[in-house]
Amino acid sequence: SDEIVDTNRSNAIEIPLCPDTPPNLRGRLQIVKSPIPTVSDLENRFTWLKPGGHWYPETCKAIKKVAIIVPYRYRGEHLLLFLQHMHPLLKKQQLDYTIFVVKQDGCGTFNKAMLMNVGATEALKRNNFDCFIFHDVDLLPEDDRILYTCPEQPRHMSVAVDKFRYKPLYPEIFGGVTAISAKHFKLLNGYSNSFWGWGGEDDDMSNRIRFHSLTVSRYPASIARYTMLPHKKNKPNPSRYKILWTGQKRFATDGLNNLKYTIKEVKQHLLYTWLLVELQRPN
Ligand code: BGN
Repeated sequence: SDEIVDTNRSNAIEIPLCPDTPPNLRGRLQIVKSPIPTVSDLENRFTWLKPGGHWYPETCKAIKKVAIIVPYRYRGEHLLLFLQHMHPLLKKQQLDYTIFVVKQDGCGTFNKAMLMNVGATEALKRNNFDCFIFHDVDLLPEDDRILYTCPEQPRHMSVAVDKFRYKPLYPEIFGGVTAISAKHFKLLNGYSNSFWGWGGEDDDMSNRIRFHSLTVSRYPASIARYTMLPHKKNKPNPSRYKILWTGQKRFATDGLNNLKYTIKEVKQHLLYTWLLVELQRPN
């Protein structure tokens, strides 16, 4: 063909757009839970990565920029297995992507939703991302047809999890892995900052989505299959029901627009962009 493949992106005008459905997808993926790789194993394997856990295809132009946001603390082995699994998949899907690992500093009560808000906010300061994928570090996609992109409507990705016998726990569930366009994430005012400890923040997001007349899209359960890495049960937040039930009155004031935090450290590792964050209780 007379196509010109220009690998210098700044003047790459002649390369074709990447197709909506990437070529060479095969379906089921092998899930590796052991051995746990080391950072240098992965760095030596994924030499094609650019600093910060970033990559983009050079044979076609990916129009959308995807930020994978991973709220994180104390799960070193999960993170290594996650990175080992995700980088080849995201590359195969021909995505322009960056993985952000957002770690909560200190040993206070975990606030996953705030870390996701911080991840999205900080990602947007660094690049004009179009799409956020919020990803539990312990969930590994089992099928390469689960595209890590943002469709028109928010997408719940982790529909069928092995631990729950590959069945959605309830119809409104929006936890685990989700894809929300940057435009919609801002419209929704992000996640609530009010859920300290395990549970409820994802149900509140599900309510936000409905409140804004958006709908949740999903791949069929036969495709959207995930393996959950084993871990101890987290301590549920006893106040989560009450915060969830009264959530609607806070949608406009509790989220991206009252988020308070301090960035303690930013590092561009080869495998991911690292953000160490001290969370502050919003007023
Ligand atoms: C639900 C949790 C979700 C969690 C799923 C799956 C609550 C709020 C009170 C209804 N919701 O029960 O946060 O993602 O289980 O584990 O606890």
